[in-house]
Amino acid sequence: MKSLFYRASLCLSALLLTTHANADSERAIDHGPIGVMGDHFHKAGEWMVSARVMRMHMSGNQAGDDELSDSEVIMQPNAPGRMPGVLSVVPQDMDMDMLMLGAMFAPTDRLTLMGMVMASSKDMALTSYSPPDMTNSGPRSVVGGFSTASDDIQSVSLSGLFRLQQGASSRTHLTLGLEQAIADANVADTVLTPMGMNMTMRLPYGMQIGDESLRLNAALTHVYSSNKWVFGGQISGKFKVAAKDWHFGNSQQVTAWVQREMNRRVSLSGRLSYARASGLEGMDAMIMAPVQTAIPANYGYKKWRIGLGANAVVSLFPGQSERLGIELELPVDTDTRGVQMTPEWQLTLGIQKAF
Ligand SMILES: [Cu+2]
Repeated sequence: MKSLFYRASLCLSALLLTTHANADSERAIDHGPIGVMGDHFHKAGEWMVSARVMRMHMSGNQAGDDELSDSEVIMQPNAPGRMPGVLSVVPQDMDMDMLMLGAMFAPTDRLTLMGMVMASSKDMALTSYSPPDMTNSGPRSVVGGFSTASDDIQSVSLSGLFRLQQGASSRTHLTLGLEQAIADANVADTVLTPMGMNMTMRLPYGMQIGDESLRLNAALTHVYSSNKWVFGGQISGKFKVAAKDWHFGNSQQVTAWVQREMNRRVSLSGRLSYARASGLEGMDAMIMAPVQTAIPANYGYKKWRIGLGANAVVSLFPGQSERLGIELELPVDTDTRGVQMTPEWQLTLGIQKAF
């Protein structure tokens, strides 16, 4: 009897020790900066759910590398064949908010499945200028300011993360997934026309939440760790598989990060990213306001960004610890194709919980 009790208590303490050891083995640095998608995979049988919110703020305008004032924007050409020959409405500020809900599950050590639902809202403040004269050269006055907004469920995606290699100090995985844009690309709002009238019309491409396309998302991620440091890199691309009248085009990104463990529960990160987008393809004849965003040639970019972030492991709810992440990204160089708004900053906050 005594021996049974002894064995049972031994088992129980072993179990407690294991649980304790597991809780302690959660390190903040084991996940990449929160702005990196699909930075890690899981062990067989593990589940993880996550929620991320991201805000991107843009202000002012530029063409290529050059900043443009309002008076320069209204001298820019309208789409070919469209009247008047120059622009009349100038974007001032824009905020894009995104909510990303994700779930990860690893049926085997070699494969982690990842599903995501994304919702977005966009808000833009604009200024309308009086129409140009016959020569497009006379003085033009401010008609007034207005704002437009849209929000919807943007897309759903399903990906597989295939483990290619995992050693004591490094791991590599390939991500392949499909993303279906589900928002209708026909959102309308009220705009103030150069003639001073309020008119409801279809919002420009950049204010639509989705482009109704199906995309292939691919990424290769490599992470190397050495004591209290982690070095990671990811090359990724989004490629159009199918679309309707128009789509935002293909994009690619290379990003590299360094993380430093402060203690098991806190790590800090620095990141450099280069992203490029080919630009909008196709068109919608209902999108025709005299504003830069209504012209397909004003899409596509090359952007360099730096990111500063922190990861933390906290115990807010029962079960395994939660992970919190924050990352602020700032543009260091933006080269736009045509006339576009200038990115100012983007902030990502996230929470992750594994089961
Ligand atoms: Cu995960």
